[in-house]
Amino acid sequence: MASTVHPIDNNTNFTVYSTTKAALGPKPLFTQIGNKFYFIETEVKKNWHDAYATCRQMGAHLISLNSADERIAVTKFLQDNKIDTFYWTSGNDLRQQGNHVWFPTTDTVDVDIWYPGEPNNVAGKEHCDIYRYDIHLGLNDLKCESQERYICELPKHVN
Ligand SMILES: [Ca+2]
Repeated sequence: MASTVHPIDNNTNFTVYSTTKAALGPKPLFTQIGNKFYFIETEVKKNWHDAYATCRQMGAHLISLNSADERIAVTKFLQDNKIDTFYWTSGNDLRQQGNHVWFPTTDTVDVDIWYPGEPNNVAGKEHCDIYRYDIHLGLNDLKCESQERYICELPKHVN
């Protein structure tokens, strides 16, 4: 269900896009990073399930950091724009404990992108994966009920 993207605001240091011309109010606004479009929620925090649902309402999914190029590009964008450091991704092991996959592809989360010491499934209750970059960068499994910011990605690539 690739969406047509429309540039709606060039009056920033990066081009902002929306999935529809009549977006949900001033949002959602998608930013091109590399060859994909992302919505980065910098204000409202939601639990993983609500973040997932919000992305779906935009015709997007929670971000899957399933290539090194994408991880590098997104991380650089977050750092360059001084955006906060914790974001829900689509990674989870809700279907099978200990088997973290991206959603909806179900591709396995690379073993080399975990934050040091993660995933540690504290108290057996951590099943949703957040991306963080501070001292190190990588994924951490957290309780899905945690209220966090999130990044959505559109399925459409830029040609
Ligand atoms: Ca953890």
